[in-house]
Amino acid sequence: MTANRQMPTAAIRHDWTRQQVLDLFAMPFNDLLFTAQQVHRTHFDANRVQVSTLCSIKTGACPEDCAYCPQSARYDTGLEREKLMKVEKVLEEARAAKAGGATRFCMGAAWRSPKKKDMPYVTEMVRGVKALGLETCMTLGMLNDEQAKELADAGLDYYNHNLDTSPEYYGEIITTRTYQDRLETLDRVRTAGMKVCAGGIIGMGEGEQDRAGLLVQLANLPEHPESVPINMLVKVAGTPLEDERDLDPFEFIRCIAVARIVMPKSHVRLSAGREHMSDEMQALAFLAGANSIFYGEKLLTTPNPETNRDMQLFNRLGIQPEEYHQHADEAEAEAELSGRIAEQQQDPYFYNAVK
Ligand code: SAM
Ligand code: DTB
Ligand code: SF4
Repeated sequence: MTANRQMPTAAIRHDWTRQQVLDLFAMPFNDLLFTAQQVHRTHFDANRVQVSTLCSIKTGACPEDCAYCPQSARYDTGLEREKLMKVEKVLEEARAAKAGGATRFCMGAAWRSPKKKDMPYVTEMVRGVKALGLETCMTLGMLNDEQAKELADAGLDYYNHNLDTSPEYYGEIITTRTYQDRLETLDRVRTAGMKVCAGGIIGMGEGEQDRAGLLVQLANLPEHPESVPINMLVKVAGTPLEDERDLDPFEFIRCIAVARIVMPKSHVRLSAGREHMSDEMQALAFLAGANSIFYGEKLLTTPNPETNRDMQLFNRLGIQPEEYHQHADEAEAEAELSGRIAEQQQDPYFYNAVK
């Protein structure tokens, strides 16, 4: 079987069937990775990875029942609840993230949805973080139209809201909000003019059908999310998923590769779970088309690899952090990227299987 026969183009499609995506999952591993890497190289410089840093602006005591989450008030995970952080403290953390090399600052709150009284604070955070020259992202739960507009007006670049899994498996994981609720929030984010960050979690006991179902949902949105976080479940003691069985690492890598193929222009983020991944597994994820990470020693409440280890890994792999051209002319940025892609295609080892 050749990669060409399975996946002839890197075209942007919104009509994926579950069977087509399952067929991608079923490809021999080497064919799948080769195809994903080819698709990746038609839209990205393959040696650049976008770097985001997370900050938990409001921790714990969440009313929702997400079975994976250490922040749900329903599970005893020993987490100390914290009130909404002061704006100045958030900006301090953002400055440190920028100094450490991040280009995007992602602020997360353990809320079902923001309350009216919270909005002036979170919009102030957006303005302050933007003024530091960082891209901004927030994940605050479900939004109504007004809240989406307020965030967009404050200049928020990205809103993260994950679908988490397939529509069929979803009810095993969360009962306090529906899949449809999530799709509606994503729609409001898009309508308000923000970029969408939406992905899911792998390793929650779901099957390949569900992984395919999640990716079909994401790829068949009217526009692909610009950012697609693929999290590997972080098993936290006290949550219902604490004893979930370990996932075969190759199954996780397959997921990244299929996400890359079905959403060719999106940044696919190798998200939670890196702490438990070897350097070799992370290198495979980059080869499969992952081109973004969370950087910094903490995710929201759980550990992430030490920044030194990440920098060493980037060095060993010849990966450079993606730059952020604030206010740069889009055409100029595009031209620069095209130049880098053309350079990569001049490489004697480049073989264009996508043609
Ligand atoms: N409360 C908001 C919400 O759920 O929309 C925002 C914060 S919530 C922690 C953001 C995302 O983190 C979740 O949708 C889930 O995908 C991810 N997440 C939470 N706990 C996780 C875990 N233990 N392992 C992997 N991903 C996790
Ligand atoms: C996403 O998809 N993963 C991030 C971010 N979006 C907000 C969160 C991961 C959380 C992992 C568990 C924790 O640290 O609490
Ligand atoms: Fe709350 Fe978000 Fe955690 Fe669900 S994932 S329990 S909504 S913080």
